[in-house]
Amino acid sequence: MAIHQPRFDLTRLRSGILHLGCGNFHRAHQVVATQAAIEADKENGLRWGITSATMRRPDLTRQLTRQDNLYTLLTREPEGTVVSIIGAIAESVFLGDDRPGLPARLADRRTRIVTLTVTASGYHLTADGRLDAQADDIQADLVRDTPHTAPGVLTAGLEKVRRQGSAPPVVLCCDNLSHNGRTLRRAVTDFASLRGDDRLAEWIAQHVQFPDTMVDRIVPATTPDDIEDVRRALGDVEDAAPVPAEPWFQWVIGNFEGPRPCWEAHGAQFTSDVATFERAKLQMLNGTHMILAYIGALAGLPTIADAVADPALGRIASRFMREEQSAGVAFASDDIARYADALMTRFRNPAIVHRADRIGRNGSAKMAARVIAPMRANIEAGRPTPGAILLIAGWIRWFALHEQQALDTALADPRAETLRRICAEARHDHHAQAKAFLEMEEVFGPPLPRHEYHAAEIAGMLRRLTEESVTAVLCDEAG
Ligand code: CS2
Repeated sequence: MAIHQPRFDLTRLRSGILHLGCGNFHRAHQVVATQAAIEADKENGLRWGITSATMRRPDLTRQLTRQDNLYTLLTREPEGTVVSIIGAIAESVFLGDDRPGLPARLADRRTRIVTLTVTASGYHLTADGRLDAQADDIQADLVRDTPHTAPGVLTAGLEKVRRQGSAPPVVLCCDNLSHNGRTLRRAVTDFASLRGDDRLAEWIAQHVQFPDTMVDRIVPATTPDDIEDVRRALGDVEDAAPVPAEPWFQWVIGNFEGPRPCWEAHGAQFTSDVATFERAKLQMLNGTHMILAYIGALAGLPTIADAVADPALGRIASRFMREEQSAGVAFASDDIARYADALMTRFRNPAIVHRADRIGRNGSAKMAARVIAPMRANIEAGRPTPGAILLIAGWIRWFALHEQQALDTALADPRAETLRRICAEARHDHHAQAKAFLEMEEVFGPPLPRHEYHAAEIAGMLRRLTEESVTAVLCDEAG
């Protein structure tokens, strides 16, 4: 089996990028594109090594450091696996014990770019994309010397840059948020203002570039099978932190000024219009992932490939993607159809074990841009929204089952306490549950048009998902 190796001198790699959120997605996306960029730029490429920081996984930092920051990417094609060794991480650090600390690393003059993949919930935003000043982690960060959240770390680092009078790095948010660059800029300036430093907020707004980006690659969690496959491919060399990923790779980045790696070498596109790509991806890919994840979990289908292979759920998801989730996507109708076909093919990839419980995490931070924005547009245009109603009812049911400990997977959501309380208080009252969920403006935004009607529809579906067999409901809904 051919094994792709980094084609540059690893010992000469220097760090020019600081990354926050060293998870599997980052290691299958930005690091891979940066490796290609380093290889393509023989003169200056080596300045673009990455210092990759994790905020929550000291074990991963230790493991990567033990492996000289090298790891294996397993590109899972339906017909077989391509094995590549990735070496573009120059250093891995854990926020908790990092010296000199992430703000100082950000302010290092060699750091020209900061990238982030801390997941949608890592920004602590409300449904309208502002910093959630009431979030516990934000409250704690406002009074801490060493910030723990992404907005806190960025604000502290940029404050140092301003004080030392150097050129600020470009900040590239690589998470699935609507207008992610603009949104992150606002979260950071909100954070600076909450700390009472309006001048810093103004300086950041004026001097720091936060281009929007759209990132796309399906990257599941690493399984023991992945580790075993790597052992088989590499022989004696052991890698305890390989990353499996699908073949698809997309990175659309808003134009910005300043030095940067030649990411085009891996297919990245620079454009002045990220918004169209982003909306298509957030709604048609991520939104459809959510219906497959929640309804799949209720129907006993643990992975996305299992869920799309179910004839009824596969049909519902495809229809939801094409007819509801394409609302407001500014592609020609042929392009929407082609994009949807490509997405369904990716979802079917049997070599990707993408678990529903993982996608289901942090639903309260994902709902607004992925589901409610197109739902609202459809309702305003007088179009029906059966898929969104099923999805929201499925989410509530999924949450209620977690609350009753009837699912054997862990529940992770930044608003878990409130949502759990609603489920517990209104245990047998579907209407009260649906209404209380929908009334959480920080999740769903302002009331939907014809709010009462939609609350009743969701409650009706919730009742069916609770009292009838989920398979029967799906067959019925698939038509
Ligand atoms: C998924 C994404 O977990 C989720 O929310 O929808 O991680 C999805 O796999 C990626 O955005 C694909 O690019």
